[in-house]
Amino acid sequence: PKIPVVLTIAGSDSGGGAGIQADLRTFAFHCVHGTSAITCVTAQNTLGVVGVEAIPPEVVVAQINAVCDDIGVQSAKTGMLLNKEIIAAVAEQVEALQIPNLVVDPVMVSRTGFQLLDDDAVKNLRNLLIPKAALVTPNRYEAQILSGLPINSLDDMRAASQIIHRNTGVKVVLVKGGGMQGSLRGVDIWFDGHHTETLTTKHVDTKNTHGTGCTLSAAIAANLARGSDLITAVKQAKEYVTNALSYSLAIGKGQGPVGHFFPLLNK
Ligand code: PXL
Repeated sequence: PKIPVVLTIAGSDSGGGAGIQADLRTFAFHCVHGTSAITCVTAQNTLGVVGVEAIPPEVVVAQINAVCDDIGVQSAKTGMLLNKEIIAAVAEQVEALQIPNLVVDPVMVSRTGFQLLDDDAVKNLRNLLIPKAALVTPNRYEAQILSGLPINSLDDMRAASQIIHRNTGVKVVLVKGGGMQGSLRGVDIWFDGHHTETLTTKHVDTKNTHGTGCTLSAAIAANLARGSDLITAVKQAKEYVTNALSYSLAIGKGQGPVGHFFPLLNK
């Protein structure tokens, strides 16, 4: 059968919870063929990242070209890009190869507030890559950095989404409320330049949330490759993440990963 193909451009998580590993499991669940360009290798477990090594930008580019020259992709997502050189190289290939339906998860700050990108890398993300995306999916911390606005409420999230839209020219901004407290948990703000939508799902009470951001952007890219329009792709992906959270895996001593293969689990 003809099967949609998706590309993830992201880092490896040795603990298997986030990054490339989460993306490929998410793609498989959505019955799309997953391909990958690895940007960095993290040594990591449920307690955190203990080491990270960048892949040379030309090797990242070679992976993207090898996939696109032969197989071709219907959509792509980016995750952890690590440094300014890799971001610039990825942006250039997206343009040169006219990669469609690009979802940029602007991984800069972990859910716990840990900074993963330096200022020059953030600048390249904002000026070179996000403008080429159909959708950018910042969490509250990343939305603060991209908009320059402190975010403490839904109204702040709405204002930030508008600033990011105007400053980058990206088609749609989705500000994720995952790291927010109280009633704002799990509430996301969508802004497409005309309409704002407030997207909600039920809150799942678990500490095992590792990989939620990666999983969301991967599921959106998979849905786009299958032909969903953008808002439908986002709503379906949110539902998938909520299900995966309710079957999250209690492994390791820290934050376990979400359960990507929940239909196969007997709870
Ligand atoms: O969730 C952000 C993220 C993305 N990709 C990789 C990661 C992390 C967070 O630790 O390790 C590879």
